[in-house]
Amino acid sequence: MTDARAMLGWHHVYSGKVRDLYEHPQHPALMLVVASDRVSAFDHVLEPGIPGKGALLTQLTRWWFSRLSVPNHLASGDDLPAVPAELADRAMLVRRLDMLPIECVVRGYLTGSGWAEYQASGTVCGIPLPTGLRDGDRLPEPLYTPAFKAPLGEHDENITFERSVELVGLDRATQLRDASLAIFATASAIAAERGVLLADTKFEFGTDPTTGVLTLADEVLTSDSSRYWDASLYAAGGPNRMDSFDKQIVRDWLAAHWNKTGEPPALPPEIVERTAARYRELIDRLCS
Ligand code: PZK
Repeated sequence: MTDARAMLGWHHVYSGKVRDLYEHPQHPALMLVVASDRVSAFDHVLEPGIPGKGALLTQLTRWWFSRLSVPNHLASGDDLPAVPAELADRAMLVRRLDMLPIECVVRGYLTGSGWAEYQASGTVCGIPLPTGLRDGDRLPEPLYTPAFKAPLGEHDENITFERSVELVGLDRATQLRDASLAIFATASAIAAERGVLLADTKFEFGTDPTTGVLTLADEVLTSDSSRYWDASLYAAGGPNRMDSFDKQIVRDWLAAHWNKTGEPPALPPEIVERTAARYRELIDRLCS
């Protein structure tokens, strides 16, 4: 539901691949973050969407905010503007923060771009690691690997901690790293109790414009911003040990049915349904 007449004073500001951002002239200190059902892979938004995805990811973010004892951007109080009813299950009314230009990535396991770099140079984001690690291995300790938020449309750039100090100053950079590692440790423990491994995730923070307090923003610990694995499959080892609760089904199908040039083909109904079921299973496992 993106009918402008039903948006009751909300003005569209920006759309990312899968989410949309709105503001309200009568409430300049607030924003509305809306998660769509769009799904992206290999830098393309795919057709069709995954029914229910926006609501499931919003439910996950809200659930994690409620578990984490760190300040977050959810707005509360009276005199809040109405959220369009049709969007309520996939929208978050948030306080407008001064966003910090750092993507705070934490990796507990070696995979994805970290695995690729490790194979090439024995490092992850420049941090040397022991030899002999395999794809999917648990890291000796979780690594904070920040990235610089690239301007619209460009790819985020992995940076060293020292570069993050140049960008936001030593105190903020240290605060970002320590908060990210602490939240990752808390979330990993909660997920593990529920048979789910948190392989890696990405946080975004801002500062409250009136108090300066570091505040967790954006979506948190969703399957779009994180890799979750089934702990029992992981423990069993073998080729499926990293079977993940996200759009891996979509990526695998696309990799087998598209040569990554031109527009990707439409996802078949079976892939859409299996992906939706995987998102629901993560919620069932985590939030019950
Ligand atoms: C903010 N984004 C990314 C999210 C999009 C784009 N609390 C906040 N205050 C100020 N700015 C942001 C937030 C948050 N969250 C987030 N860009 C700006 C983003 C969702 C949809 F299109």
